[in-house]
Amino acid sequence: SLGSDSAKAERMFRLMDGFLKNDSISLQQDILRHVEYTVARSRFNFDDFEAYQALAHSVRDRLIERSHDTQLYFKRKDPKRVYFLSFEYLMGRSLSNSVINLGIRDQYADALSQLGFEFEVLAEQEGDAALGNGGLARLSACQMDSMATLDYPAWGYGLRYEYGLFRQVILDGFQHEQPDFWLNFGNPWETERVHVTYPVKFYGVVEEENLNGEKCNVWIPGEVVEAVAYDNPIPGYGTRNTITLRLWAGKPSDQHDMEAYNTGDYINAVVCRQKAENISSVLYPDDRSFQGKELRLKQQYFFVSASIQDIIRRFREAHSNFDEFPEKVALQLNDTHPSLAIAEVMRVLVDKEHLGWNKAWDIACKIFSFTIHAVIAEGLEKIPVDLLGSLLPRHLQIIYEINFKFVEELKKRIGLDYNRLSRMSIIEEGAVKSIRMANLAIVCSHSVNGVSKVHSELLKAKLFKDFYELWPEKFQCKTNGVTQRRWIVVSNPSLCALISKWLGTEAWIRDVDLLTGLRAYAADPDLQQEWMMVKKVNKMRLAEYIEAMSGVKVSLDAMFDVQTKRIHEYKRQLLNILGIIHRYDCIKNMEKSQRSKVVPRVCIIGGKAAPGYEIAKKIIKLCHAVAEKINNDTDVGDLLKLVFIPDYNVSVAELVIPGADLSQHISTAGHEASGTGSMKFLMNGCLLLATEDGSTVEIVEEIGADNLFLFGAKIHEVPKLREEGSPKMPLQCARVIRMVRDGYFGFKDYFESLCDTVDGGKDFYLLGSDFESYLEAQAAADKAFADPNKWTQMSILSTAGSGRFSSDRTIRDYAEKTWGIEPCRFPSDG
Ligand code: OX2
Repeated sequence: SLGSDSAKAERMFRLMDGFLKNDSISLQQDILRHVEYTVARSRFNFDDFEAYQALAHSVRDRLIERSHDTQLYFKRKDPKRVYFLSFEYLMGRSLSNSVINLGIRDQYADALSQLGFEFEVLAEQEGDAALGNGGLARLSACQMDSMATLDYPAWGYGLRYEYGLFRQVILDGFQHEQPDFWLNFGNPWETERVHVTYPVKFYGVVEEENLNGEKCNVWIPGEVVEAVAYDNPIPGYGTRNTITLRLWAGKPSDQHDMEAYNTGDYINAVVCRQKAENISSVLYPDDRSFQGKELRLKQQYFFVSASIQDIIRRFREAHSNFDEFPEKVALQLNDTHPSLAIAEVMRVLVDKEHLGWNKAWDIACKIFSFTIHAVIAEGLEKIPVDLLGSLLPRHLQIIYEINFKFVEELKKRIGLDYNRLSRMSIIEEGAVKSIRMANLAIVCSHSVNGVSKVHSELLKAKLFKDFYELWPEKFQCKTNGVTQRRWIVVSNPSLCALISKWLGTEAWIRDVDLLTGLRAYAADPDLQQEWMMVKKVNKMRLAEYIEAMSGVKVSLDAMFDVQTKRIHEYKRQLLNILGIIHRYDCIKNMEKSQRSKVVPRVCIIGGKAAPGYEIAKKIIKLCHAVAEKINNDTDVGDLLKLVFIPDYNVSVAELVIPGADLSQHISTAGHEASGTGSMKFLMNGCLLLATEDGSTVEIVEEIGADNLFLFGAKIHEVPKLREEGSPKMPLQCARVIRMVRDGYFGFKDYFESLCDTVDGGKDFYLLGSDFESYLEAQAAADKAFADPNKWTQMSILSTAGSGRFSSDRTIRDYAEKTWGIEPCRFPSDG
């Protein structure tokens, strides 16, 4: 106990120095102790991987200490907490990020070198935690870092998939998926909390019972699975605060299918028990389509139920009256995936706590906020009613009840406009009757957020127009951001040092707005020189990686032009490849004497295609086929190279982004909700070639249209262009498509359907109509690159303008405007 005298307790917190010391000798001793007793190798004989494991465990000790202190402090202060519910997190590696945020990177590097190891070499031993697909999942990871750094009393909740996102292997230019069994060699960062477990129920029936003269619903489940907590510490930078990402794993429950044991089929019963573990076994690798699969729905409820039980347990430790719940709890829904939480909270408050429907609903409406990442209606999640009814019968009743009351209320507001009523209903009638999860989330949440200005406007004008007209105050914008700790400090140490040197402070790492201070020196030849050197070093690293991966040697004098992100038709990697073919064709047809004027390029493409997404897989194959041709053409040499980087993930991104000169964010306008890759490139002084879509529009506001290369149709022009169709196909585009169709790159038949998407009469993503302006933007980039000083100035201005795109800004905005929470900082200096 900390005693009742709060001043005394405060003093105790200050005095309570960590047990673990961070001087070089202590660190060495800790590492060796973990070699001997945790990894169980002789401290006189261990390899790099074992050294990494021991190192990770010694860092983990420090994280645990801080996370205990933080939780104890939160408990004592009892602030309002935010619970961030996300189905996906792309954390990547933890080692470098942790020691940097703990402020002991140099001490560790020193300790290791005394032991004969190099920090960077050991850091390379770590695999990625890839519990997510793409932008949405990495955003969650960046936001956790910001919540910790800004001292917010926050928890992250998610699922501990045993198989993260598949590993992409390229064979003969085709993508193959291999399982990512990332836990094979253990995960030193997590702590299994064997005592933090909750039963999660499925199936069964609902019966009405009489409780003290009141009717109440009792759900009698048919299956019970146990959820076990695995805690992952998230250290803040420049603070002692270390928050927790709690991930749930499925374990068989003692209550699981007792019937089977009673019938004497022991072996079968044991085998069935193992099914429980399947719930959290695999991440669905599709980032934008829903399939209405039972396992997926089970995952969603499993995650939601365990999290809500945990949140309520914590609330109850300090409070007995649910009236206080909204003062202490904010629940953030990261997209619709966790929105069953609404029905679950209602079930608990109504069926278990017996609060009565109206009171329960009032509470639910105060605690939930919702962020949507989708742009088009087809991308929204719908759960078949039959499926939900069989898996979660009580929740289906509750959702019906929510909908009934909502529609009744709506009728009073808008009258009997049946079209509108049916559009807004949570239940979709139709061939497959289903639940519109987004509608459920909007109806209950007090705040509905888009992820960029344009996206938020699109939500109001199109996707959720009806809801916007009903509740304009709910609709808000929280433009995404990324963390400069991961994307500059960890991944680009030389740039980090350079920025600190010129700004005369490291304060920008916590206070990112200070980056604008670089603007004053953008034209300074000394800074420009140093800036170029940093870029060169990063390009060298990347070039070595490319050679090791693909055998292709690339020239450091060439412009490194990168497009790395999930493969999607709307992201238009195909436009990029067609542009490359055009460039190749031009070089081939040029007089030899003219070739010296060509600005050399290394085109780099990387990203995964969802396993069932045929067209995306063809784009990957086309990239390889074109690369094969170009890279082996001696006419072209260093003027043009094309490489595909396989298995793009967070750690590969950390290598690629700092080494890029130019990066492409070329989605068809109106299709990218935000885009966050662009922000990482921007921070690293990479120039953007982009369409006016998603957050690019705000990037332009910040750095000016003349500091990047914009092209293409604008959002409002897209519908008209689509109507006009392919007559707009320019000759140059038709020519490169013809080359592909004619088998210039082989695989003629295989590429046919891919070519059809462009010149087959529809060209839905407008590659044809944007082609000319794309080439113009590319030409402008070439021209700028030919003037290194100008280019470098633009590069400095890009970094200088990137502060607005820090997740620190996003999170502060959420905390102040949506969650109503305040920092709760452990009283120490970091
Ligand atoms: C992605 C969006 O496509 C991307 O534009 C955005 O930057 C990111 O989320 C983070 O907000 N699943 N992933 C996304 O949307 C959905 C749906």
